[in-house]
Amino acid sequence: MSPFKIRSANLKLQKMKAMIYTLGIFLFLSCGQANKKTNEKNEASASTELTEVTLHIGGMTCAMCVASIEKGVSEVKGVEYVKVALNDSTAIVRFSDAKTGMDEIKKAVEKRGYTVKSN
Ligand SMILES: [Cu+2]
Repeated sequence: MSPFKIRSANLKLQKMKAMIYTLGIFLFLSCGQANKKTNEKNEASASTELTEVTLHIGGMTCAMCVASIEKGVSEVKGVEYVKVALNDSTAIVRFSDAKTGMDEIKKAVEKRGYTVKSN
C-alpha cells in the first residue's frame, strides 16, 4: 500500500465521521421538533372545555355498584373521565359541555338503579 492510499483512506474515514456527526445533529434537531409538536398537541387537547362535577350517588353498596355506575357513565357520549368512590358515595365526572350535560349523566346513573344528587 502506498502512503498516498493510506492518507486517502484516512480522509475518507474523516469524511464519514463528519457525515455521521452531521446526521446525528440533524436527527437530534428533528427529534426535538417532533417533541415540540407533540407537546403543542397535548396542550391543545387539554384546553378543550371540560366540566367537572361531583355527584352524590345513592344506593351503592359494593364494588359491583361502583363498576356498574362507572361503566354506565363512561358510555355517555362526551364523558371523558369518571371515578366513583364507594366510601363517600360520590362520582367525579369530567365531560365535554358541547357533547353532553348533567341530565344525560344523571339518566345513565338512574337507569342502573341509583339516585343522583348533584351539588
Ligand atoms: Cu353493589
